[in-house]
Amino acid sequence: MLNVFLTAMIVTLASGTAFVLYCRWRYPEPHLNWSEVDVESISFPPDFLWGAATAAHQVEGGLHNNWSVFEESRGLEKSGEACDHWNRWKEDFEMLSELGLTTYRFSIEWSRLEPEPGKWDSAPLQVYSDMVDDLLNRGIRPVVTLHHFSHPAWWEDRGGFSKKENLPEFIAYCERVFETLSDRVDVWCTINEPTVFSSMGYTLGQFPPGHRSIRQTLRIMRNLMRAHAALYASLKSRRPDASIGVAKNVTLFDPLNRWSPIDWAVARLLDWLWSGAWQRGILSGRMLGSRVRGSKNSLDFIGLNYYTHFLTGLFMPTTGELAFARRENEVSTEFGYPMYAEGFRRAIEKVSVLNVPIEITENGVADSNDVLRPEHLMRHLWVLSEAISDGYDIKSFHHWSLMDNFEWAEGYSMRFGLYEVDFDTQERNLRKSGELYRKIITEHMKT
Ligand code: GCO
Repeated sequence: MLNVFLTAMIVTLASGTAFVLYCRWRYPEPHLNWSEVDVESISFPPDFLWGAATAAHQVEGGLHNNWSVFEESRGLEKSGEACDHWNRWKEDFEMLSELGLTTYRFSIEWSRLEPEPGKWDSAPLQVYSDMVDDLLNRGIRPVVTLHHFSHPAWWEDRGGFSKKENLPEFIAYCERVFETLSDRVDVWCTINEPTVFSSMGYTLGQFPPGHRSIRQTLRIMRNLMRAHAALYASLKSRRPDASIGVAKNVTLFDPLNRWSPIDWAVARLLDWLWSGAWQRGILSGRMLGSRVRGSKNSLDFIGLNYYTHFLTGLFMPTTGELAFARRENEVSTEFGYPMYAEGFRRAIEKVSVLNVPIEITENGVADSNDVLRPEHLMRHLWVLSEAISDGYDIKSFHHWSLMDNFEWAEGYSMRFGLYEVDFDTQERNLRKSGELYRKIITEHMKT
């Protein structure tokens, strides 16, 4: 009996050690000595596109949708007027030109177009069409996101993405938008951050509908892939040369203790759930044990939203609140997670396996005093420049965000804008980091 126990112990120890040694080799976590990096030494192709990104619910104001209902029901800070962008977009687009942008990513608010099931309002779609015309007149490429976390309250009441039978309504909305705008909009993100939407809404319960069920989360992940795949097929049949992709958040998961087999197991599991399962759906047409019709190779580009890495272990969030650890040499952002620009390269390498061009659809930092953002911007642009010079096919960089806006469950406490917004007066003021970004764009537009 003792021999059996001892043998089992030795086998367990040996396999645990082998697992850790393999992971440490296979998944390095590089950290640069940034004092020795000349982050000013950056270069980009002449046709590289410089941009910023926003999302309807975060900037437009005056919305009634799944999020406004959730804000009310959970007693969250209300999005309310947000940046009043729906009324101010013409002036706000002046800021795009002031920065010298050549691409701008924004989202369409379904609840404006279809406030009640089957009742379509053409006026807001005309406004979005006017936005597209204005962008084109400014020499700015529009990038449209069809679902950026928000959708009509009536669709949420039907279960939203939790029921396959609801997907045709979402597809119909997207097709209506595409019919109107695709004569002038070439680049489309079907869904923003499917893993954030599913994990925050159905695992951690911090986003609508505020559920906490792994089973539901997996169902949502599959249905989001189903929706994307159906959309890809439909939109490509309407305009084969349209460029259709997803804005995928790639958060890296690293073990808090790189010698702990448990921390490694948690990190690898979360990485697979967050990115691996989704990428497998695109590469193989199968996701989480199910075949997802039309999902294989359903991308013309991959949008990459990169922010940070999470250091994981068994302490991972159980309360629903995300707790963020950092390495000793890392600086925490106001959001709590660390600045980890080295991870940007890892994220680029991760999505490059999809073998399609990469658009950086989001990268930025919560920094109300603009003290970290200049360094954050330079480090991430340096990493991007290095990746491009190493051969990665990266077309654009969209800074998150153009201006301070409603940061979901964090309300207005997190400030991501190149322009600071005074929400009492709706005044916009360009931050120093915005001036820096403008200077970089100007210098690179000359080359
Ligand atoms: C997201 C969204 C953005 C956020 C941004 C900062 O990643 O949650 O795409 O809406 O505001 O990423 O957290």
